[in-house]
Amino acid sequence: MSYRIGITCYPTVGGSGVVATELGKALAENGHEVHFITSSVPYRLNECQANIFFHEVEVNQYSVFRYPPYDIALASKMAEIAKREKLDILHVHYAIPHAISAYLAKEMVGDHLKVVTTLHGTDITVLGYDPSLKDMIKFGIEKSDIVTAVSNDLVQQTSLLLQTSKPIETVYNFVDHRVYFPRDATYLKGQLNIEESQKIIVHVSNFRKVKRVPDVVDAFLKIQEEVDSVLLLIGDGPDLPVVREKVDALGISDRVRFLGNQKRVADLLSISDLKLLLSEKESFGLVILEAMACGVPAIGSKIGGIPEVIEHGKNGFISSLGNTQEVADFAIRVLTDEELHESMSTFALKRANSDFHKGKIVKQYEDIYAKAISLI
Ligand code: GMT
Repeated sequence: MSYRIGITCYPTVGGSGVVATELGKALAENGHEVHFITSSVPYRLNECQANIFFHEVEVNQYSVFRYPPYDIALASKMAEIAKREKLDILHVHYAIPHAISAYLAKEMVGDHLKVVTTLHGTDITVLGYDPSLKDMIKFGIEKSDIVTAVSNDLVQQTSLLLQTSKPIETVYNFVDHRVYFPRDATYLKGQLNIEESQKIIVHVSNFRKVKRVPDVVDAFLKIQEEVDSVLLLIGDGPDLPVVREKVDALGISDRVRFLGNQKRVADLLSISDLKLLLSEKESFGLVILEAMACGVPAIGSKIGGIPEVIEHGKNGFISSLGNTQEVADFAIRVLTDEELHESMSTFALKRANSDFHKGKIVKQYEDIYAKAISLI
């Protein structure tokens, strides 16, 4: 059975947009017709592919508007595309404003159009605390035909915070194993001025406060005192200047490489020995999964969905939030015990290729679409 699916997400760099785009690409490969309805071409939608269409949401800049009405323009575009292309499903990623716009579109088109909303994290764990949005997020969830979230923890947090009894299904993040796999990229060590014998620790994020990148630097300070190592910082965002200052102040600039946003992340992961993600909010941690798929063990904080991705002692370690000494102790252990590192790397790969395999997760979404369509 193939469907006509409209997908809406934030098209810029960010986990929810990445997952939505990769899902759309995979669905198109499976023979479904996929229509991206977004404010610009999604970041990962970089090549022409059969069954994929893009519809840009344009917002009128009329001078009376103090705030351009994006949510309304999106709803209107969703309804237009749904009618013209005879869509079966609108699958929106990130509750606000997408679930509300989809609800409006459904009201305009009719009940045969089904709405699937996927919650990604901060749409609940940050925006769900905002009194001006909380009730609207709850409304969007309750008016969706089916709601999914990217971890069991996010399902629980949503029910607790919004006091909603709407059933929410967990559908984990996935990676494309044709992109994320271990490969020989040792040439990069020369380019990055890293010696063959040095261990490489990597952090990838959007450098927002919730990622606690200064904790990564604090942990690395302790690690490099014991293990000859280098820290790769990949990504860009508001905390980057603070992190640069901290690295300089600690006198470890020669051991830290600031790489900014990168396209060749899988190559950089493949030369890495350990990944750190010490966030204070993280519904899943797609970047951990990307590392796992390249055979890299990870240390993550004991928050959100991270413990559903890192099995403590198997493909990495879980550490209490903010305890950088504990992070450093775990890191030193895995970086100095070759056997342990090898077994964690093997388990990481195995888990990425089973529990979070693209084929498995895409099938879960296809089953959800079938269920949504069968709802009266
Ligand atoms: O992590 C971010 O800041 C980006 C954010 C987003 O909304 O794009 O990522 C969220 O969705 C990802 C995909 O489902 C998850 O893997 C991330 O854990 C989640 N981020 C947070 O919960 C902070």
